[in-house]
Amino acid sequence: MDNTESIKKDLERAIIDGKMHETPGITQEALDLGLAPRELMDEVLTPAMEVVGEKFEEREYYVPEVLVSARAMQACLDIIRPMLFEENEQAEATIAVGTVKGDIHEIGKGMVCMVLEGAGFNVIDLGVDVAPEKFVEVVQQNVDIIAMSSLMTTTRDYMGDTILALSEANLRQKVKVMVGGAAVTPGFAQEIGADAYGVDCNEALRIVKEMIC
Ligand code: B12
Repeated sequence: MDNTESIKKDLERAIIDGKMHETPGITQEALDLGLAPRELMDEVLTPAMEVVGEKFEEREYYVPEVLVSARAMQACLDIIRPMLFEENEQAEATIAVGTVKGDIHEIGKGMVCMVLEGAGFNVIDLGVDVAPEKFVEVVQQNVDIIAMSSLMTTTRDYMGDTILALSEANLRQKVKVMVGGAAVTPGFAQEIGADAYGVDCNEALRIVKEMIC
């Protein structure tokens, strides 16, 4: 195994094991070895959290273990964030991003924000547990696209509720709606009348670029 493969394995292991004090150092080492931030996000961080999810499903991990892994991943993302900034060659657009009501999963939503911001777009991070009314309120200001994230089948219906609330406020035509997150499928996105579904933060960026052209 060459150095880059071995550091990727070390980082993946550190996240799975929830070693939040070790991940920043390993992340820096990986970057120093020439690994690209997006490569780390796609090939190490996301798969590491998938393993954590499997362990949770198999009851090998409980919420506290998942939480420390999530913190380890956040520590890694904090190192990567400043490195994502590119020269802004995009058209101006403002995207409001939030995890829907009842749902506090923030990592994927945070990655979507990071990648869009890194590409030079104006991003309003609404945080987690965002009610339909909050999305409506923000669309009343100058927002071109809303991006909603949902990780739970019990909360994803709030995406549809938000789209309905936008229609009721006569704002649906004013804004494009993109959805994503582990609980969302392309079929579900279509069913609720979203304009687009993205499987990951790279697709989120591609969709935004398409939407504003
Ligand atoms: C980490 C985690 C937690 C952490 C969250 C910490 C944090 N600060 O975010 C904690 C411990 C708090 C937690 C709590 C709970 N969790 Co949890 N959690 C997870 C876990 C293991 C990983 C999620 C994650 O961060 N993945 C990594 C990121 C990068 O992936 P992602 O969010 O999917 O995002 C990617 C894409 O989906 C996409 N994306 C995301 N959003 C968007 C938006 C747009 C617009 C686009 C285009 C793309 C996009 O881009 C990202 C990659 O580039 C998942 C398992 C899983 N397989 O998803 C369970 C999981 C989501 N949790 C689950 C559950 C049940 C819970 C709890 C109810 C547990 C409990 N008993 O308390 C609570 C719910 C709390 C709440 N009200 O929200 C279930 C949901 C089941 C379901 N089908 O509904 C899962 C699937 C685990 C399981 N298999 O049972 N959890």
